[in-house]
Amino acid sequence: MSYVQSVLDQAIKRNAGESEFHQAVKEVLESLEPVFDQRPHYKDAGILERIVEPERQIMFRVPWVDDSGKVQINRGFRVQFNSAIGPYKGGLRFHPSVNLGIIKFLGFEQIFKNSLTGQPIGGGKGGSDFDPKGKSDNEIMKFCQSFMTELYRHIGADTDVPAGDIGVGGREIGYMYGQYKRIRNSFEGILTGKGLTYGGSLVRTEATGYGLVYFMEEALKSKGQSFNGATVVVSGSGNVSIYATEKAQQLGAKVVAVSDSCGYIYDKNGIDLALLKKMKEVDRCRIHEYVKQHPHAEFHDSCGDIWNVPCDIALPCATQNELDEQAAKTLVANGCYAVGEGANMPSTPEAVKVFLANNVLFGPGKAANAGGVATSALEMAQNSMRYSWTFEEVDAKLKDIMINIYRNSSSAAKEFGFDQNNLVVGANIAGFLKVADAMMAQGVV
Ligand code: NDP
Ligand code: 2IT
Repeated sequence: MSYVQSVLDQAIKRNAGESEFHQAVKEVLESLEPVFDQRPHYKDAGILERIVEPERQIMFRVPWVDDSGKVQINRGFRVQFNSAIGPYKGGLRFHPSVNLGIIKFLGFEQIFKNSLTGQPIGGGKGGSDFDPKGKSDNEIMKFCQSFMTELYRHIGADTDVPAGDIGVGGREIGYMYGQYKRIRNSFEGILTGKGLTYGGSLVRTEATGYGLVYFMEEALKSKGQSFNGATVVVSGSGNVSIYATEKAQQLGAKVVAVSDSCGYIYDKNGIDLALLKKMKEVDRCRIHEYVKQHPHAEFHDSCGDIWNVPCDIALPCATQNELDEQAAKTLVANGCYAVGEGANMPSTPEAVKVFLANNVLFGPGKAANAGGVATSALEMAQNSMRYSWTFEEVDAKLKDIMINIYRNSSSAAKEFGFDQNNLVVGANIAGFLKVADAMMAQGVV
């Protein structure tokens, strides 16, 4: 059995039942086989055994009182995975499906993603099984305050800097920031995705979606293709989907379908983005409301069937394992030639195999969606300088970062003997090398 396989087996045994974490670790470790052949000193230093074990895992009770006066208890998490190249950095997810295994998969992915950005940020992730759906604004605030009343002692501008993820956007970041400031009596850059009036960065809201499209546009260029004139399907209708849709439209694509967990909308004329933003950012309503304004559009009540809509480019931007082998085969059969992951691990391993086997240009999440965290790091830089860049300045930096991630991933694949279009192994290897070298330099810690 290979060294890599034995570390993988051990990690699976040691973290029983955490299927998403196993999936994420397996995908990265399998890509690294040729690295260990060429660089055996990493093995001697136990880099792989250390990298799969979080530096620290924090779980805590989050008590709060709902609008009817009833006491509610949720579970909070923060996994501080790896700080070899910078303070822990990664989002907070509020969703009823959240458990330790999901936070660990996300935190593990974040190590390599953050490394790929070229910025000094380590990997971490957190969240809660709190379900924001149907909660009043007051309940959201109460929950966020209680969550931060424990989290504050574990984070810091040079220690760990959380941000948003599913269920956590500008509103939640604001409530958590206010509570941190109140407890610590200190105005510091301890969260990113902050509002523009209190230390946020321009472009952070748009960054993940824009970055995804910048990454894919650069990748498409290598094949003589582009978003211009392409038909695009984007799953989800949250932060990442909305701004991926916006940038794809700006580049001349027609986005014909978006979704939420209740179903998907097909609009043959192209999605009305202003309406989508109002529905999801202001009214916080369900996607089926779209057809009230646009009766020609169709609502289908199964979100997974969005991949049946024929398209040139698919951008899964909702959640993990939302695109399986069958969906991948359908996309390929319908002529889809590029898939860019805005979400974290949205394609199952079987789906990824289908894409690679059929020459579909595939941008894996840890590379393609790194624009969000990259812009978070730009927010940290601006906070440290007590200065802010213009929209155009941040956007230009984001675009450069995404182009570099594409190029570095593609050349790492080539350097280690894979096809230069295999961005899965390329991103894993390129992300890993910097972290491994930093760990080597810092001794056994
Ligand atoms: P949002 O909460 O803004 O939106 C999430 C969207 O995905 C919603 O439309 C939601 O539908 C849908 N969704 C969530 N869970 C499920 C599910 N189990 N089944 C079907 N649909 C689901 O989150 P984001 O847009 O921020 O995040 C989307 C993805 O992008 C996640 O994988 C996240 O980890 C990843 N990501 C986010 C970054 C960021 O900066 N925000 C950065 C990099 C990656 P509904 O409203 O019905 O739940
Ligand atoms: O998955 C991710 O990269 C994020 N949710 C963004 C993390 C961040 O710190 O901006």
